[in-house]
Amino acid sequence: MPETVVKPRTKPKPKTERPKLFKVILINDDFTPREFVVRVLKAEFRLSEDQAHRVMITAHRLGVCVVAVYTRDIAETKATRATDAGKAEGFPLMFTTEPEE
Ligand code: TYC
Repeated sequence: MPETVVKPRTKPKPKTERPKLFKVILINDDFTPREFVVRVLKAEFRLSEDQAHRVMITAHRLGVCVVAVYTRDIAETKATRATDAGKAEGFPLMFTTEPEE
């Protein structure tokens, strides 16, 4: 008997979907020392001195700056830890997260 070959009718669904990404955003304030912001950016986000300084100065001038992009859990954890690092020293340093378009 001849074999019947059944073709799939629809495109197979990709097995791995790309996770949605979230931006971590640094907010400017009037009180946190610049060097402290740079130190937190280096420690929590593994930025170089140069990258950290650019991100800090951009937030200082424009009000906000995107620090980095991660999956939701990692973005939220890092934003919380970085905000807490400021709080621990009595600074109002603030990081938030938002979904990427
Ligand atoms: N504006 C602060 C100052 O003049 C420095 C600063 C920069 C604070 C960026 C927060 O997200 C920030 N000391």
